[in-house]
Amino acid sequence: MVWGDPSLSAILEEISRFLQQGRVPSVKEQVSKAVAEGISAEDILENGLLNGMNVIGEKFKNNKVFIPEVMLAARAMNAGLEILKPLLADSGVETKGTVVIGTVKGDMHDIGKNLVKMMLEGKGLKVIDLGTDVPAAKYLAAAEQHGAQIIACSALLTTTMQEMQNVVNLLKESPLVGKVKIMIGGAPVTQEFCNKIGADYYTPDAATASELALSLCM
Ligand code: B12
Repeated sequence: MVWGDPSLSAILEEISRFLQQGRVPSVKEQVSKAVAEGISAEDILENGLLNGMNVIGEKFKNNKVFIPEVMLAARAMNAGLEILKPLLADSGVETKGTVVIGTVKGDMHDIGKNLVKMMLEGKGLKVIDLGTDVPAAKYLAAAEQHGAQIIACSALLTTTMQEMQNVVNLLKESPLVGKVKIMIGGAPVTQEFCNKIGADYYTPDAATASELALSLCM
């Protein structure tokens, strides 16, 4: 944490503020500056980028900002993440396993999914990213094609999280059953929901998701 140093904490506040304003070039500039000043990638993520996204999330909930502003903030978030990517993901590590990841059908939210992907790559896992709006069958086909050990599904809407049940059901009927594990996550997802739909694992955030995934591949 850099809160003891006013000049460094000011950079994180700038990142948060520019992200809320959806100012992509300014976010990129400040994230690069933060890296150059020696602030850790985790600190920049938590106290800069995610801090800003949380403020936007609250305002969105309370109808103080609307979809266009949130989309701009999300774009700025992804731009900032791209700069942190090489720092969050150790480079040159040999592949320890393969994970197929995507946001479920009907759901366009990808920031959390992208973060999980980066942390998985940071653990030396190969990640096949199917993007957003992924139908159940596509996860299964990709897992088979790439010999994946894990399918990771993300959902941010209470409506689309039901789609995870379809992924679980389809796996049960496929020859991959027993060979591939299903991990689920996203803000509305809980351990209780995971148990209910018969998915294998749930974790609440990207760091724990990557640790668990690595342990499953070892
Ligand atoms: C950004 C955003 C958008 C952007 C998305 C841009 C993008 N590229 O992702 C846009 C503007 C497009 C959008 C659209 C909509 N959104 Co929206 N959005 C958000 C917002 C503000 C932030 C989400 C986010 O990125 N959080 C930051 C990331 C890092 O957190 P995260 O995704 O939870 O991920 C973490 C964990 O959950 C976990 N995780 C995530 N995935 C996975 C996967 C696995 C396997 C594991 C283990 C862990 C894991 O790790 C991550 C990091 O620690 C949330 C509010 C909120 N507070 O969540 C609303 C929110 C999710 N949206 C909401 C709604 C209603 C919508 C719309 C329906 C609005 C509309 N009327 O059109 C549309 C739906 C579009 C669609 N079909 O998907 C609601 C959902 C309500 C509900 N209960 O279902 C929310 C909660 C806002 C609200 N309070 O009303 N949205």
